[in-house]
Amino acid sequence: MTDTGTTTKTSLNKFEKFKAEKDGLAVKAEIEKFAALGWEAMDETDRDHRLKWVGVFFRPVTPGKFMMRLRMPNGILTSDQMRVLAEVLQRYGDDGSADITTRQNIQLRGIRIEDLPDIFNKFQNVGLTSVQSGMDNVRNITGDPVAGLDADELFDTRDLVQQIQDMLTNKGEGNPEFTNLPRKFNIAITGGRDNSVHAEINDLAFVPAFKEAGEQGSRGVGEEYLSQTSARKFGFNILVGGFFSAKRCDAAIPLNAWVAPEDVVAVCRAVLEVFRDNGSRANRLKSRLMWLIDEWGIDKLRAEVEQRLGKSFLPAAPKDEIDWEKRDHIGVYKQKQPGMNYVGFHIPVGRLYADDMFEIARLAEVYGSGEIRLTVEQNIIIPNISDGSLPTFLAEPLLQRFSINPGTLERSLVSCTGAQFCNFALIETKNRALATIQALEADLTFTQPVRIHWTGCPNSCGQPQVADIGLMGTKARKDGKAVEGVDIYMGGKVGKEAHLGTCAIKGIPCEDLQPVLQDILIKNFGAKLKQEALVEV
Ligand code: SRM
Ligand code: SF4
Repeated sequence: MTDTGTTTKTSLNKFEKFKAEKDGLAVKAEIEKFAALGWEAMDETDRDHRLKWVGVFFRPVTPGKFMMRLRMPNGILTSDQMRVLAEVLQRYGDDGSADITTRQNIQLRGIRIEDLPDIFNKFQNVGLTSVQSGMDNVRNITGDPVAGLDADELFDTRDLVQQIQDMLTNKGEGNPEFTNLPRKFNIAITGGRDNSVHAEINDLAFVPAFKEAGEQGSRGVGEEYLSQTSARKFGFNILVGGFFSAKRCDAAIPLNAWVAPEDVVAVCRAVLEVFRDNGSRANRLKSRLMWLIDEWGIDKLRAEVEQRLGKSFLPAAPKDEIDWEKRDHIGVYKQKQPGMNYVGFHIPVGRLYADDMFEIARLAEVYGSGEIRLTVEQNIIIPNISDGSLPTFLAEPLLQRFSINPGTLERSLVSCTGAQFCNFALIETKNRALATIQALEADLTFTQPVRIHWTGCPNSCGQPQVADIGLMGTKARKDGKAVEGVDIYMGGKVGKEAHLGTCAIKGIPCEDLQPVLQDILIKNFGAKLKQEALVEV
């Protein structure tokens, strides 16, 4: 390892030091002890940091009420799993809530440490895991939310995503091989045409690409696969190094490598090993994969990965198959299975309560196959609803609250956790995000969708750089005083030819934001004041 191996212990950052003293995953064996001790008596490093290796987050904003981050491979869960999550929350009354995250995942709130043994038992009974979901681990692996349903998909990502998760978590039990990365790591894999996972903002992403049989060149990953037939073959072009942080944001760049589906898990393993053993462990602000690419160059990264793989890559296919605008999946859509539909409904800023979750589980069972899916836009899809049961499903009261046809701005609103629960936050986000778009929708009419993302601080969990309008919490000044404010990002493009937006306006006090947004919506996105629209009619 570059830093752990060749630099002295004194140059390791404080996180590396506590990881070297005791691996984060070690707390898994101590859950009963922590439950008996209570959070106030626990060792602080175990409580504030190592518990994140089992997905349990101490919240300084609500001490004693922990957050639990699950893993939902490809954003898919069953009605039984959803019901267990709801049961866990139910016991906490008003403190219990859940959020769908920007990585197609679920977080629970209000969790008491004394309940953890029981909660982990419940999780195990229904095949849920929260292992390695925080700190220096690989986050939830994202895949197409309509994988296996979409008639136009090129590859169904579900099984691959599950295999990658199983490899890196030892089937949810925890895998010490990958519990001490230099920093967090994000993986996405897409087999659809619309880049539904935001491939460009992941440390490692696989995007669909066909390879012509004659193209193999030197012996490499996938050559055997290509030689099986003269027809062109499906696989993935590999992107690396995409990430957001307070210090720097970058879109992923091509590794110039193509991989057949059966080699994807091995490639993930190889890239993670290279990152684990060579990523910087000195400066935590410079530890993500892109910093290693800066140091080495892309050719050296590829060569190191090939060495771990034991074979060389075929060069990337000249073009990938991401040629659609991104879909949001809200509404009713035909599946590739005849007579079947999937229905996406909008969960405002991803916030759910136990009663909602019980009801979603019931609807998925009564009308669908019991399956529930999550999107990176923090919404829910229920698949496998037959044509015959669709009308009754659409009349269900829950769909009045979680609409299949929300307002233009509401429809694509995304928000990170913000000050309600996150101590990094510089502003409150979720409630403010909802209030702001409700006011804008009351005054304006729209001719095109506008994607607004809120994020409470420069860590960018709410991905303001992928939005049409991104709002990032900051401290602004008004009348000589520091007040809650936002920097405004513009120009983010998703789907085909995705690129990141950049900061266009700095330091708008939140209390003055409404007219500024109204102006931007009118000038840049063709919105009209309702009164003007009436006059024109
Ligand atoms: Fe994040 C840290 C919430 C997606 C970049 N993120 C945090 C923490 C854990 C900070 C903390 O301890 O309070 C936040 C927990 C707040 C809470 O109580 O909920 C937090 N991040 C979230 C979630 C829940 C936002 C949401 O409302 O959806 C998302 C959980 C995803 C998941 O299921 O795992 C979430 N975070 C992201 C994303 C978006 C993505 O992955 O597409 C990013 C930017 C992409 C990236 O990482 O490259 C992101 N979060 C960060 C960073 C900056 C990372 C860095 O390299 O500096 C931090 C701070 C850190 O890790 O030190 C952070
Ligand atoms: Fe917290 Fe900042 Fe991430 Fe929002 S962007 S969840 S405020 S760390």
